[in-house]
Amino acid sequence: MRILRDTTPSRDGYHMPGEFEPHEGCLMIFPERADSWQYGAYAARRAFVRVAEAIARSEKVTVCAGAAQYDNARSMLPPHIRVVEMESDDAWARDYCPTFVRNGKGDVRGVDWGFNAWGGLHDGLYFPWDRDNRMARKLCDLLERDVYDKRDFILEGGSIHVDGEGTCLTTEACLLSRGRNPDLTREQIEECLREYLGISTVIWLPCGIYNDETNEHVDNICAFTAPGEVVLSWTEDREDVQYAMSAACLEVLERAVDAKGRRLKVHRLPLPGPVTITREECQGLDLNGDEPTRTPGERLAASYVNFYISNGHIVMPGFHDPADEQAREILQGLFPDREVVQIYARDILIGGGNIHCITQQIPGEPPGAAAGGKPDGGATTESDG
Ligand code: KQY
Repeated sequence: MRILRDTTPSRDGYHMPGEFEPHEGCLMIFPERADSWQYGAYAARRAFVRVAEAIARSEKVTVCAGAAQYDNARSMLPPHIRVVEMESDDAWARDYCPTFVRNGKGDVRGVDWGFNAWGGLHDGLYFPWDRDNRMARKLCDLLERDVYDKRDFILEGGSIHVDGEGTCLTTEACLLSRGRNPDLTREQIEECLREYLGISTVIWLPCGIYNDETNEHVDNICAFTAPGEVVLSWTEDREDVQYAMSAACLEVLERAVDAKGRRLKVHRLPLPGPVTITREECQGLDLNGDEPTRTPGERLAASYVNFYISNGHIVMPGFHDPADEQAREILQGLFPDREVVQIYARDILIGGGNIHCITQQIPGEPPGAAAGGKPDGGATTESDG
């Protein structure tokens, strides 16, 4: 594996494909952290296994497990899912597994962003986070993929969505937050996205889902379903604090023009009714340092937009809410060639994210790529020192 430091994906002809393009596989991490997941993550592990099994119906899944959970992961997961021992601080593959970019010949490389637990010492969610921060590079080594070193720029995979045709969606609330890259201007942040995602247009939504502790990642409020088409988390309840937030995003999306000069088609995806954590669930969580992770009655950032697009399925959350079925039908209509699998996800949501947040796709060959394509780019490399 080469660590690429003096070049960028854009310069080398690489870009991040849309999630709806073919995948080689998917990465996940086995949950273990008792202040994130109630009762030592027992219920969360079961939910993660269901997600992994659903994804593995149409693509290869690799699950990383720490030494303490390796044997358990190996016995809970079916044999066709690969388990590798790798330490992490928590289980958010979207945010600290590599972001993958691909060139026109189908060669895939990773991008290793800096990770600081969603805000570092300013408003991050745990400390330390160094094991998470080392995962992207280790995984590129495991997968025999060259990796771009961009650790000087803090970014989580859940804070971006791309259409694979030059457009990136993100939120101002997250990418302009003080805990990430406070010394960079909005223009400099855009430039990093252009260079490392191989895009040309950034659409900045103002915000995400209410009380989303990631500083409102885009992947909980809005996602591309195809080039030129997005789903947006929506509520008709004007009394809900989320109404104004979703409406502000809608306004931006309706005015936006993507990299190909298109207006976006916006599909509204209903939100479940407010989901709050119970006293009993809070009692199952260890303290984070000397602070409780959650307090009884706290609203969780529940959203159906937090789904994963696998080669053959849409793996989406359900909350045992009356809106579950309507959301499922809308996504099925938008992805007629994939089967929608809805997984009860409350035990994932309690950790602070959902199915998209616990997965990271590895792109496969683009349709029509020459087999056995060679990497592009005369990148300067150096060893990790
Ligand atoms: O949603 C995500 N991408 C991650 C959520 C992290 C929450 C930590 N408790």
